[in-house]
Amino acid sequence: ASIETGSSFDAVVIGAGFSGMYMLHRLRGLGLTARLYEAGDGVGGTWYWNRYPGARCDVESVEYCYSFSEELQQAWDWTERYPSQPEILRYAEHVADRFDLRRDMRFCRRVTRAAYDAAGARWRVETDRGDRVTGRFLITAVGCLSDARVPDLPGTFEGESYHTGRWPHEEVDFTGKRVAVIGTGSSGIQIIPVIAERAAQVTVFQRTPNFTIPAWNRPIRPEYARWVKDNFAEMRRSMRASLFGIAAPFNTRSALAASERERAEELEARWAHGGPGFLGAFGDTAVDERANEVVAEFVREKIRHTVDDPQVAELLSPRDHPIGTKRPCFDTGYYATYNRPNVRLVDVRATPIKELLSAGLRTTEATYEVDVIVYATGYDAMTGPLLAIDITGAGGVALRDKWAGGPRTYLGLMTADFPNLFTITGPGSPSVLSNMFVSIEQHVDWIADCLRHLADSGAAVIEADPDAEDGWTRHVGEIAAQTLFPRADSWYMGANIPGKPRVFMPYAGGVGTYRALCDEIAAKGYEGFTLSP
Ligand code: NA7
Repeated sequence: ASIETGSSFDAVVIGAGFSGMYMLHRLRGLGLTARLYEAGDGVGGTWYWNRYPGARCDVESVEYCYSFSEELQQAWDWTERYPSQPEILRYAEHVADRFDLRRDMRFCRRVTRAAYDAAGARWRVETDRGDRVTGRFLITAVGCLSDARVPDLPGTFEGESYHTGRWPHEEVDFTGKRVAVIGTGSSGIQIIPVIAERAAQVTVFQRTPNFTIPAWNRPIRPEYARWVKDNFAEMRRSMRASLFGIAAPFNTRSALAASERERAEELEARWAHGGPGFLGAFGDTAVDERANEVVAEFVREKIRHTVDDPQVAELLSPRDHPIGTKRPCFDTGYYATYNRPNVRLVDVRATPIKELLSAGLRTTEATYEVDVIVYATGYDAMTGPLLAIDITGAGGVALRDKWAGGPRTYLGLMTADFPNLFTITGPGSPSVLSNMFVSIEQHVDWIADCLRHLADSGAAVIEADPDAEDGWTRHVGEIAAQTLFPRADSWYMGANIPGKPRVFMPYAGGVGTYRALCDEIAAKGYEGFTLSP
């Protein structure tokens, strides 16, 4: 498509992941014109970029999907308990086709700037390809884990290197190669066992060990698929009211009040079931250190039981953070991979990586010759993708300046001084602490209802009040402070990015509570927002 200059739309949407796609669909339903820009050459967002071997969602497929269309729900069949990246990408493409979304999308265009023109009450939006358009509303659907980060190491490596979140479209062949993997978050934990099956040697560079729970992935039984199709609406209703937007039951019972035997039974049963439900064994895991330690020690015992070499087992056992305070991982054969003769573990907390060499890398202790480096080193989470765009609001205030001390939002949806800018799954919303689909649909529906309300009430502009924003930002911090989350050097806290303010970014009060709050605020005529003609 050609470069667009001078076009104006009701709304400009940034990003063609699951947020942007559904937003576009809702905008059309409201009779609004929209233009959506996407940096990739296709839809799917996270699942467009994360094509690394082993990439899989850790929310069950029948839960990790849209609920807005019963026809879509009935038409689409998932094949596995946890959907693989290729299957999720096919789903995204199916949705784009089914709702004819691509005609309002422009691909291979990264939005670089957006400035609010208060006089005309319009957002001026620019892309790296030279598009210049305006929209009355600007809606970011940029994702929370999309700004991939490679550590800044001196030296140049001349072999192949890849970041998991920027994986090439062509298959990468690891056969017979010596591979370094840096990072042991969800991505590292998923890719390491797969590479280990093909490579001559895998060297894992671990800074912080992570807790990981078996996923026990398997094909979906036809009877279960049928049951879900018949009971989807009811299942989804309870997910929307839950803590994390998933169907697995979460106990409220205290781990401390339970006997040794009850603890063991509950944890063994949940371990055998696998997946995110494991962390729902007891109600106090997220808030009480001693309760948390019961669950953490259970996992460490599993590591000792699985990994042959006691020193390696100890190195893999997290002791620096309570379980669940870093994003929990769900794996297929991760710990057992360390029993393979071609896999070794290097502790880069004790011996940090010093530099890249043309044929490998060097730590403070040793030199490692490798053919491939895989960076599974994560993202500048939540604020990264928003601040990568030069966004200026009313009066020329820059979002980068406004958020220099950490993100400030009202409900994670809007930020004061940036009228008509909506941030889907923005900081201050539950987003990354939930099943993203449940959060995305809630945000998009709330925004769509808000746009309808503006039209019905003759208002053209909506803006968050500074007081409401202060109150919400404080509330997000207070909720986090009641939990163990702030104890971990996690990306939730911005701790993985040098120089990033240490602030707990998501709302930890649960998706059900959050939804009720958002609905109540809308019902009170958008309390805390100012609407103007
Ligand atoms: P994560 O979870 O941020 O993991 C990144 C990993 O990379 C983590 O183990 C980091 O160690 C490690 N890391 C980062 N920088 C370095 C350097 N410089 N040296 C050594 N190790 C480093 O990203 P993922 O892609 O795995 O997962 C992102 C989310 O996707 C995940 O949470 C799910 O929501 C899905 P650290 O722990 O910071 O010490």
